[in-house]
Amino acid sequence: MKLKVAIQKSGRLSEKSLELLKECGIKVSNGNRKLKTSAKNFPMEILFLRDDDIPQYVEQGVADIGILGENEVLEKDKNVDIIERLSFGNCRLSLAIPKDDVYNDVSYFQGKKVATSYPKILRKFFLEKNINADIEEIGGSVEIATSIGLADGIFDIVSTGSTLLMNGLKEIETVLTSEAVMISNKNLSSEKSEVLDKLLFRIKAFKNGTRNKYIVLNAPNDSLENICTLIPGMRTPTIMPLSNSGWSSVHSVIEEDDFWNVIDALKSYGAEGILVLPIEKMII
Ligand code: PRT
Ligand code: ZN
Repeated sequence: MKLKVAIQKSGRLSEKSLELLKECGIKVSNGNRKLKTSAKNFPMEILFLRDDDIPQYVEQGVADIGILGENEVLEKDKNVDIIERLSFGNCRLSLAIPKDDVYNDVSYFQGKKVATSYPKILRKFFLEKNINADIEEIGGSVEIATSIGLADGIFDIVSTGSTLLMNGLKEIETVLTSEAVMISNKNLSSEKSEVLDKLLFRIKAFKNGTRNKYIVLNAPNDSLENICTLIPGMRTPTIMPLSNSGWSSVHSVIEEDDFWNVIDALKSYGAEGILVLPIEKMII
């Protein structure tokens, strides 16, 4: 028995998806040339597919789990579960209009035509906002739809915003923020669920590792209490006496997001010789 994992064959998420499996210690041999391959050291088969097809294949059980953009999962709206957010492939789905148009609020779109490859998500948004707009579904090159007179506005994926800028458009509403997610078939056998749990355990350890840093510093003993409150770590920090009396070495873990604020505070309590090291895996 093998857990069948569908990932994007070639595209923005392919490499990162393979990298994630690698970080979980899973060896995939052939890159993404073939349609499917087996992992060498884990009960897993990898299917390389177009991201558009992954939700359907997972719903039908052709694949047990899949990795793809949340935007695609929501658009396809299949009967699958989102079981993990993967912190890569971040983007947003936004409405954009010609840059010189005046925009006050979403009522701008009343009676207008919007081109998109994500009609389902857009229809839902307009319905919630009570907007009656004409949605023109197109497969690609959405960003040129206004300049060729196909539509008044577009609804598309935005990352840096430079594509919009190059096409004389401005982003005026973010409808959805998205990242790569893992989806699962709803009726996995207990055997497959067990393998999936193992995989999720490893993914979590990797994600925690990238989110956190190992920190080592020297601190005067009279500020240890304050410092331990700042960097409580996984349970409590490790404190070891330095050979010169009155000072200790403190070892702990710190979240990347708080990083600079905490460092500033640590310095104000007299911390010195602060070392910050990457963590490869972190099992809590
Ligand atoms: O062949 P297949 O169907 O598998 O691939 P695809 O062409 O449908 O998808 P692909 O590889 O382009 O993207 C896969 C997923 O990556 C998307 O579904 C998103 O979840 C995610 N993602 C993240 C992006 C972007 N960032 C992104 N910037 N997908 C597309 N873009 C495009 C966007 O369409 C626009 O043309 O990049 C342009 C905008 O980028 P900026 O940086 O100029 O704003
Ligand atoms: Zn696609």
